[in-house]
Amino acid sequence: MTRSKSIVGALALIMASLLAACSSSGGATPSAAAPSEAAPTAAASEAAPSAAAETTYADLTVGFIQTGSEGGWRAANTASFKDTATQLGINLKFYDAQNKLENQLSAFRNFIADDEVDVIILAALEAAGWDQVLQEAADAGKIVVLEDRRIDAPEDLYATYIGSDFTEEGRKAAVEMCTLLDGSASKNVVELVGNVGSSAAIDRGKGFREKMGDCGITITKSQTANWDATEGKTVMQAFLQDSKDIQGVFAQNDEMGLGAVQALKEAGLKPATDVKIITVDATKGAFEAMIAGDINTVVECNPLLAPQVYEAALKAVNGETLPKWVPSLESVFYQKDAETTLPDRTY
Ligand code: GYE
Repeated sequence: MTRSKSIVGALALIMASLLAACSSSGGATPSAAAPSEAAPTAAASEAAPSAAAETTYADLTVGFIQTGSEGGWRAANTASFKDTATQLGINLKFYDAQNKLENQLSAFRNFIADDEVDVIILAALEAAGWDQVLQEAADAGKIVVLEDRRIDAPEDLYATYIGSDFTEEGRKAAVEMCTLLDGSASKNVVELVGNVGSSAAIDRGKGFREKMGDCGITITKSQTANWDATEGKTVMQAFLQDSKDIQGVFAQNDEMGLGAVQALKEAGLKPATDVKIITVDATKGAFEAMIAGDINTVVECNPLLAPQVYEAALKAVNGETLPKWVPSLESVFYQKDAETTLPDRTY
């Protein structure tokens, strides 16, 4: 429980009695003590404490459950939470689940049992499997805020979700691939997918498939490479061994796309020319690859979510009702803008 609540409570009580004293004595601020016009009732003295007990960032203890440390986007997301907690004076208990769902579930239960923790913030590895522990958190009066990835659980089991519209990112990627493949006789695209079961992977794939029909794109191969550059290279090599009749690569994140670039070069193909490449995230590595002419287009996914998430956590602790989803604002970047844009990128 927040450290200074007992102090604040005590202070409020003193204030209440002072107020009562004031009013009864016709003190300076009767209006302030309007309710105390009448003899101070139990309710009045009780009311006073809650108003004064507004929780501040310095009172807040957060239990943060991260997916792991897979790549540039995740590193930026983690830094956003650690740095912003320091700036705001939030007591942050950070847990890196090393990309294991069972680690996330046990950390979640540990934070439920931790009296100091006011809010649990979760970046869920997978969309399914959270109903039970969320119900346990609700029963324990713990507030839960989701960041980065949505989950398939009843909305009343969490305060709010702050993260990207992954389906829209997938749609954007398909629209851009149509532009890149305009005039191409065949439009065979292979997909490098994020970790199986994650909302980012599920929704980006869904969004791409929603729009690919607009220009007759066919996904000929689709396989997870777990957001990883090395796995992205290996999976792309396997795709190329099977068939070189590939006109585009939809990589669900920058790292897997950079792996595909290596595989294409080693297969004697020119990435972004012989085979068009679109990635998602927009980390510095993707901009450098666009400047080098190895990637065509990048769909942005914003990792710098901490200020919004902590603000929502504080509002929830102070009893405010929040919208169930706060989508991030994101852009699309092209080779032609990469050189001028890169200096302004912070991740
Ligand atoms: O695209 C990828 C990371 O959940 C949006 O996870 C995030 C994704 C991001 O590993 O790079």
